[in-house]
Amino acid sequence: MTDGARLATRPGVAPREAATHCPYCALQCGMVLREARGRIEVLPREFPTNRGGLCQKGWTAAELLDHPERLTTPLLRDPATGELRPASWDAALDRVAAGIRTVQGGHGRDAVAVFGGGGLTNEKAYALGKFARVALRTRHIDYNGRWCMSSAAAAGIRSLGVDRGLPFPLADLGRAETLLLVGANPAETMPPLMRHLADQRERGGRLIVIDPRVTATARQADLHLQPLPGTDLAVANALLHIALTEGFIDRDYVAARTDGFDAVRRTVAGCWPAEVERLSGVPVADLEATARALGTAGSAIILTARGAEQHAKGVDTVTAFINLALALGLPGRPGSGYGCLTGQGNGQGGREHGQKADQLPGYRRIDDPAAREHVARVWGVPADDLPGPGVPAYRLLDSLGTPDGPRALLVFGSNPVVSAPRAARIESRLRDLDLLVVADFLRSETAELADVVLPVAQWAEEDGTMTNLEGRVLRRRALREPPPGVRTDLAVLADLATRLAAPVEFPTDPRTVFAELRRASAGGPADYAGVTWERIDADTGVFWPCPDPAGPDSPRLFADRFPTPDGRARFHPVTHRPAAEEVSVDYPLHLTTGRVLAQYQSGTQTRRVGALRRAAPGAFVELHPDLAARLGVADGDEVRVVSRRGELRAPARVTPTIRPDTVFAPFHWAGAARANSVTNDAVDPVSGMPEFKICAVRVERVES
Ligand SMILES: Nc1nc2c(c(=O)[nH]1)N[C@H]1C(S)=C(S)[C@@H](COP(=O)(O)OP(=O)(O)OC[C@H]3O[C@@H](n4cnc5c(=O)[nH]c(N)nc54)[C@H](O)[C@@H]3O)O[C@H]1N2
Ligand SMILES: Nc1nc2c(c(=O)[nH]1)N[C@H]1C(S)=C(S)[C@@H](COP(=O)(O)OP(=O)(O)OC[C@H]3O[C@@H](n4cnc5c(=O)[nH]c(N)nc54)[C@H](O)[C@@H]3O)O[C@H]1N2
Ligand code: SF4
Ligand SMILES: [Mo]
Repeated sequence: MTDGARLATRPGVAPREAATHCPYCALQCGMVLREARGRIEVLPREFPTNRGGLCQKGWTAAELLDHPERLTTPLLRDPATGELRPASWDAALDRVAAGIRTVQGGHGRDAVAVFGGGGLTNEKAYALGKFARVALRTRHIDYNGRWCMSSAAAAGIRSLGVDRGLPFPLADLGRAETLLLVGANPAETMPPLMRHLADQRERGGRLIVIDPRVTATARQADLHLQPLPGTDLAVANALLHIALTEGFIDRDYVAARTDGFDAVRRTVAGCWPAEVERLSGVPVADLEATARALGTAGSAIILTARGAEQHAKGVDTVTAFINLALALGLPGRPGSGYGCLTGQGNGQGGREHGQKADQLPGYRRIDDPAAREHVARVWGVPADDLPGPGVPAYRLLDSLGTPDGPRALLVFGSNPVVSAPRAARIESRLRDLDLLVVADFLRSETAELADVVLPVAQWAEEDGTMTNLEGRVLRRRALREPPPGVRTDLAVLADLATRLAAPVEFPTDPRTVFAELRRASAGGPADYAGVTWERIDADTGVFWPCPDPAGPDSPRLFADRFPTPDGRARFHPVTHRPAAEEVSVDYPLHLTTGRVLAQYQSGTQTRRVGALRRAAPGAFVELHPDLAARLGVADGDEVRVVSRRGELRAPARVTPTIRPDTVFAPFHWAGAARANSVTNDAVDPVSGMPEFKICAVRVERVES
């Protein structure tokens, strides 16, 4: 028996312990929570992803459970004063149900929308998708994973037939002779992952990082390519160009396992490294060294993350790296492959079970008649009653309150006032709604705008499953009951479904929900039919697809075939194009955005933890010393970063680690320091991913 089962909750016994996982990112580090004399201690737990390590966010995660700002009663906006005021659950839920009925009665079912999150457990993500389609019967549901994984997901499906972040266990990184990280900064975003990179180095492996900044990750690399943001696609094509001219193509693999190479070969033949050097700033010698390190290695892994993906050409950029990986024969070869580093705790599972506008559980398509039949049968409703596909997150949020858009929105697990691109515009859309409902355990900036706030349980107060960045399904185990006055997301959905006279029941017990999810996913691309809580407990999780409880799971994909109709992977020719917004005389600099170690996402949670606030107290703008000198800005001076959409204000951090033509700001803060006041809302035409990683700005010193 493993730790997991042995330490499962023992209510009533002191001290209480639960073997669980961190509430934050997709690494889902193993941890033990121990409660004694009213204090909760976090202890790291050996697990294959974190191998006993935790980052500062994990260490301090339990602090929010008893936080003074925790919500323990529903809040209703008082029409007289405009303030949010404590209310009973009955009053709050009645208000939500009445609001939904009024809006749908006046404007149709699609006038109510749902916005979910990649932090929700599989059970909650599944219940939320079902709630939208069955209780609200709206086509409008999407989620914050659209901001996160959608470009890699779309490219993976198009080229490899499936979207599973890593198609191999994380530990494979340690065995790759060459590892290429493109737009990923795991030293800050998944610190314990660096243990696998240390392994790789000890075995003599080479690490190459592509990032416009000299990040903590780049500092550990053998080679760092520092391109202009938004030029990764060109860089990938140049790498393939060099691989072709230097004879690194795995011709047998390409012939046996793929289609479409010729068109890609013709396209990259014109991607001259010298031209790509002019475009990206990456020296030809570095492009050659990278191509050689990949092409001559016995095993090689290419990983992308948000730096490469959060662009209006994110899907094509990921496709260019998949083309490269396929041409070198990597996917399916031991210790080799292409993967994407999923971000949110359940970023992977969150997109498999029906929160995405076009998807039903099991990663089925909502426009596929057979999928509709199957899922409708499990749900106990006629397939014809299921709505069709909705629209991607940005389009959805940007349509709120407009004549053609939804007039009511229910938010579960996201804070778009801080995290959406061009956030001031989205904020005003939210203000235009007839009804905004936010389920959260803290008063996020989005909750502050709500008509109704519903206080929900936190991670340590409910059971469930999460699917981590490897496609490994894990158990989140409750340490204790939610505090009085707080309900779980599942209970809230069930209460609302009852009030809305939904045609079927919404179970509130996560284990029951998971059993239903298994049936709904059976036969789909993300098949969980063979995953049981017992099986997860008995080992270190279960990798999907796993169709049979008695059969094997799937830690590694693509060994013999790709999950495409004919079993072959597909090359797609892709060409570089400029960013959606180019620099100009008025906006001469590039802004890129990202993360710092001690803050998480929109900061609702981590800005409230003392140690994290001390470690990362506020936003900043990274400027190269040459640029700072030109602008007359000294380190610590307050600067304004202005784009065509708005501005952010924060102190300058003058550092040689960034390109002189680019500035960087983290997006974790609200108010004047909100990076998304500035970002561009251009989206990728295939995935709907916004261009968070590049827009044109000017920087000015704020005179004090
Ligand atoms: N501390 C912390 N950890 C987190 C999170 C968090 O908020 N805080 N969030 C989690 C989530 S949801 C996610 S999605 C992951 C994200 O994990 P990462 O993708 O590692 O994080 P980012 O900082 O968004 O972007 C990574 C790097 O991309 C670089 N970059 C910017 N523009 C470009 C470009 O055009 N090309 C290239 N090649 N690189 C570029 C940035 O300089 C940055 O260093 O982190 C997860 N872990
Ligand atoms: N400029 C810029 N913007 C970005 C990015 C970037 O790199 N640059 N990255 C984007 C990416 S990758 C992501 S993932 C998004 C994330 O941005 P958001 O979607 O805003 O994510 P979070 O801040 O994690 O918001 C989660 C909210 O839900 C609450 N919550 C947590 N767990 C639960 C739960 O189980 N139930 C309920 N009901 N609530 C819960 C939290 O308290 C918090 O308020 O930001 C995107 N925005
Ligand atoms: S790396 Fe991610 S999962 Fe691990 S402790 Fe930090 S935030 Fe939590
Ligand atoms: Mo993310």
